[in-house]
Amino acid sequence: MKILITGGAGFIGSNFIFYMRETHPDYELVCLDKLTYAGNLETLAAVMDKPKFTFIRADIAGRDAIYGIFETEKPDVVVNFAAESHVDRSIENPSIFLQTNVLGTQVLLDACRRYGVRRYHQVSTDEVYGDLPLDRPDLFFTEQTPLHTSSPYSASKASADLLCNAYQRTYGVPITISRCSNNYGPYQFPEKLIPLMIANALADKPLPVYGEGLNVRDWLYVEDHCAAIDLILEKGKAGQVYNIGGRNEMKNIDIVKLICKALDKPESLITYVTDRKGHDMRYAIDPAFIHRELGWLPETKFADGIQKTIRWYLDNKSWWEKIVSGEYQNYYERMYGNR
Ligand code: NAD
Ligand code: TDX
Repeated sequence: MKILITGGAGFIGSNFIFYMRETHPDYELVCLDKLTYAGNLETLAAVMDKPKFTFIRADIAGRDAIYGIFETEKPDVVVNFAAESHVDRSIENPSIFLQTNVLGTQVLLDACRRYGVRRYHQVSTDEVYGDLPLDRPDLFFTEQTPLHTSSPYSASKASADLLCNAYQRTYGVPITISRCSNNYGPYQFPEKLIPLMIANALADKPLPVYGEGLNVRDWLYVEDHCAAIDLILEKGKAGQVYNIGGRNEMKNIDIVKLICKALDKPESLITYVTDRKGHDMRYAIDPAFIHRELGWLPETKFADGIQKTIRWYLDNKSWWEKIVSGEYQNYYERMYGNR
């Protein structure tokens, strides 16, 4: 079995590579990544020279290069993690989101159609469903919830999902789609809520909470997401969408306070800043279908996962300090300088 993993130098993709090497040591894994600001080869250092692992630098939207890779590597399965993934960046500049997330997905689907694969799996997000109101805790996203996007990021991810469905129905490409809630864990880029707050708190810098901090996200430990994708590849049905979530809803402000407490930092670091434009209020996945169909359940409780994650950022300062001091700083200035 040979799996082509796109976006494998990013947060979830790299965790997926580590998970699959543990769980299926006989599989051959080919990681394809453009190495944008979010891709970091240092993350893959431990597997780089290992047998049954190959790294190829390429852009999923580059048709000729992608066809060439399919021709030489002949993957059985493709798992597409490659994406521009940060909502705030999509609000600043949507173009690259359409280029990578929509056109890049199309190129991969065309390659699958042309060269044939056993499965193409699209890693999507709960954000394609839009948001839920805070005063209706009885409502959840199911696989039947209509797509209703808010940000250029979520619109690009929803477009990619629709293309996957079209390629299944029109050309018979065997696709599956997973829509997961917010992930956290090791190797998450420190522009996202949890690692950003950990990094800032450790530097005694302000903790920028958008609006009133009352927005709710449904947090899942990254390894549980990886396990769900593995199950979908093994037992999932072509053409099917699977929602993945931990039934673990938290207000942003409570997460930030928890991080302050764990790091023994004062809550006075918390600074309320201008809200994100079009900010989604609440995400909440109903994971009943994947549980019923494939037997998936999350294994890591949030209380344990967040402590493990904070420990990891304390033990791996060199990984994220290099990032925080580099290009990311310019972005940080643009995003938070006058907020
Ligand atoms: P990330 O930003 O950490 O990593 C993305 C990776 O894709 C990087 O390594 C980057 O270099 C690579 N990449 C970007 N553009 C590329 C291109 N044109 N060609 C090849 N590689 C390219 O993102 P992440 O948080 O690991 O998210 C991975 C996937 O999971 C994304 O598709 C995202 O939409 C989805 N997702 C993320 C979350 C979350 O909470 N992080 C939740 C649900 C779904
Ligand atoms: O500085 C911040 N302050 C703040 O209050 C940041 C970076 C975020 N926030 C808020 C915005 C959100 O309500 O925290 C919440 C989480 O923000 P992000 O970490 O940016 O994640 P989110 O926008 O929820 O999107 C994430 O989950 C779904 C991923 O980035 C997406 O790739 C995934 O699809």
